[in-house]
Amino acid sequence: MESMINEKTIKEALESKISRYFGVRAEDANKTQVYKAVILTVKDILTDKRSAFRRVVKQKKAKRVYYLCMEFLIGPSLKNNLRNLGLESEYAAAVKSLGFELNDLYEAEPDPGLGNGGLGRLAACFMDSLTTLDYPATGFSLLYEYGLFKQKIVDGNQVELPDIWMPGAEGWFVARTDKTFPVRFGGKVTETWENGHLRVTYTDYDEVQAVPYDMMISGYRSFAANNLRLWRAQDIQNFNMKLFTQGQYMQAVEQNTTAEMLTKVLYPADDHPEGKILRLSQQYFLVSASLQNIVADHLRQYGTLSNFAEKNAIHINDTHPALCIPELMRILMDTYSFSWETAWDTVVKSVSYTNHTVMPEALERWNEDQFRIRLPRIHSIVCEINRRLCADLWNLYPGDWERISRMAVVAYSEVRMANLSVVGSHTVNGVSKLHSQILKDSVFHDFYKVSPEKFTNVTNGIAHRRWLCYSNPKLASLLDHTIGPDYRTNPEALSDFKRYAGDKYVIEAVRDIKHRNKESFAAWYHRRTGGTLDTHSVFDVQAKRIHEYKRQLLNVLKIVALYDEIKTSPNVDIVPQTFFFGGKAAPGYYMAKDIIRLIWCLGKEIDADPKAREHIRVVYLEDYNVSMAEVLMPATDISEQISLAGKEASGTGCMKFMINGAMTVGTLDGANVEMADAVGRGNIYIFGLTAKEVDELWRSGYSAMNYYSASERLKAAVDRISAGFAGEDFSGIASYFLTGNHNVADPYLCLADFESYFRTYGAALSDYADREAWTSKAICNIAAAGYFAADRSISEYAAGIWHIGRVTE
Ligand code: 26W
Repeated sequence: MESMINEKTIKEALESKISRYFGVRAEDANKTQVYKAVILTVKDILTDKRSAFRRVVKQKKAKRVYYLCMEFLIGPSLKNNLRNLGLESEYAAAVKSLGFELNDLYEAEPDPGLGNGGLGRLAACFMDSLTTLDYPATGFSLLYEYGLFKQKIVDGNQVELPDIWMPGAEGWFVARTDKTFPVRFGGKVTETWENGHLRVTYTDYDEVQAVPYDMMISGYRSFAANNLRLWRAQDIQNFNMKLFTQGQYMQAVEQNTTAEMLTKVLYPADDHPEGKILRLSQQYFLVSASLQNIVADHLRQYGTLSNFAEKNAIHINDTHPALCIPELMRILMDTYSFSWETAWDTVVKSVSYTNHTVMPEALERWNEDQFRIRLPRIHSIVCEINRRLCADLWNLYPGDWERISRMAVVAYSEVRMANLSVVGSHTVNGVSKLHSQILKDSVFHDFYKVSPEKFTNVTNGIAHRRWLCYSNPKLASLLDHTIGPDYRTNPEALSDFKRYAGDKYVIEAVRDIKHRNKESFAAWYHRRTGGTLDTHSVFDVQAKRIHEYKRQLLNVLKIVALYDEIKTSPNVDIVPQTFFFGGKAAPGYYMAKDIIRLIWCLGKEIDADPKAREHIRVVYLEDYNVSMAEVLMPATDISEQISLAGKEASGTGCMKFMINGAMTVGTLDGANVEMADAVGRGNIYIFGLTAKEVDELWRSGYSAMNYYSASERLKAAVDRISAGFAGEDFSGIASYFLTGNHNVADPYLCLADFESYFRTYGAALSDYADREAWTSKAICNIAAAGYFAADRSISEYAAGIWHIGRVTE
């Protein structure tokens, strides 16, 4: 179909959109109008593609997968769509004939901030692969009008501003006002028995309309086009006409606004809990609208729900959409008169669950009273799930109350979403080998003992077309010329590139590409901030959400130690280095915000020091997001993946850096372990305690003070932090290391890993001096990165968890 599309037809389509939507002639259109017209025409192409795909999916009665996630960090879509459709050069020419550059339109596209970090970006990468591999898939999430937040750094302090992303990106969405569903909150539930059947009546509830906004996803040269459906809350009930006619406008819309609050903002917290009732409501809103939608679509096609589990795979991405389980029970029992047993069987056969974190504070729990008031029917179903679970466990472990209360879904006046997710799913997976093992050994050990067959692993992967082919076109072109373009659809073919690890022409080309990418990043940075960067310095990057376990503080200790070295030695001879940090802190996570302030002030102090400034710089990259990552990753020399072993579930940034030829300095945590296996220990810089050693160290008693006293360098660095930077006080962070601010000193073992980190980083730096050897290692990293493509992850989910097949013409 795309073959009938060429520069001429595109130009005509653009002219027609411009005149129809903006009432101007094409030659008079401004950049925004051309940009919007481009989106409208791409959407038309995708619509045709999608209806052809849907027809075949229906005709073949194919099983579908539904991916439910509170976050989809999609990033800009235009470039990805045009390249996936194979229409970039045609569009570039058509746009040029109207007097504009396609690249300028790419830059104008905002970055929809519909995610916090890794979880949301993974969901977006997965939609790309699902579609490329021709699986029928729908992503469900919420249309957060103000996204997460825009980060500004003012004198080192993170300031959160609303992220107004909709005006530039809403063109991608189609509002389906014909496909709305009502979602009910609060109210009263009465249960009565009629002819042996339980009849549930629900009264006095608040009803909010869920309106779908659809964004079509194109795969790379695929037959499929899938849908990302984002729900927006619309109040239909609470508009008070009486107040309005009395002239009390504000009061009239007040309640109305409360309901619509549901889809205003995404909670800016990941591994940091925010037990707010609004978040629970958002979760139920997502789940209820999506399941009503799935059930209605299924009934339309099959006229029965008896084959529901055979035809639908419902995936809950982390525990946030866990209310899928009781909500599907509710629909099946209350609306379609299923018995408990048949409904439960259907639910468990349909639902699967991925865990994304072992941090105990991130395993969501809800206060039971609030839960009951907000979702009375769901509460009663959850209690029945719990009652049956505990009864079964009692048979298995008579008298073992301790174990049973650990495993309960409702206990100590709390509803535990993680336990609910495990109990109500047929499969539970972790996101790296190590993480999946930790789930079995500790987080879900009790459940693993009861049903070991439920637990599995699927190591994460990235959309390598976005993160390599499109964001690093120079490297992609070199790969096309050396190993051929097969790796674009078969990422494991990247391994052929290893043959060039000793080829001095290819080494030179890779080195040159890295340098030019650094220049592109520096130009981007200059446009953004007016600042300049030294592209001959080593680009050392730690870009991810700010969290204690990710240990930005360990990186700071290293930089402070280097700074100290520069200041104290008369003739320093070190490679110039630029240390980049990027990432947002949850607004209520004060320690994370203090870490940002520390990094920023350290940077300021170094900049003000003429001697130090010649050698090192610290740059805080404000408002790190997908589009920044696309320019930053190809430009990176060293990727910092230094979380405390056992804490990072997988990490996916690590894979994006690797595929762009950065060298990883990292711990044996998350996916780093598998990266080290794939690339070989000689091509990665691994340091620090292993997850097992971490456990042992805690067991034997950890004393941060011992490490502090044993290392001159570490002691000096901590003391230096204590003395403050750029006139600001950071003694709180020094005491966090040594005595602990709340409980334990140095809870993420920065001091224990410092020496090993400092040495390993130093080794990387001296290897960097031999640029040929360094670049040869970079080639090995690129060649070993194929395994970490989302195409591989998705094939594993499809075959091992969802049991879905590809749908082709
Ligand atoms: C408190 C609510 C909450 C809890 C956890 C919100 C969000 C989360 C997420 C699970 C945080 C997250 O993004 N986790 C990351 O998921 C990635 C994709 O699997 C992994 O690569 C990262 O290691 C993990 O931190």
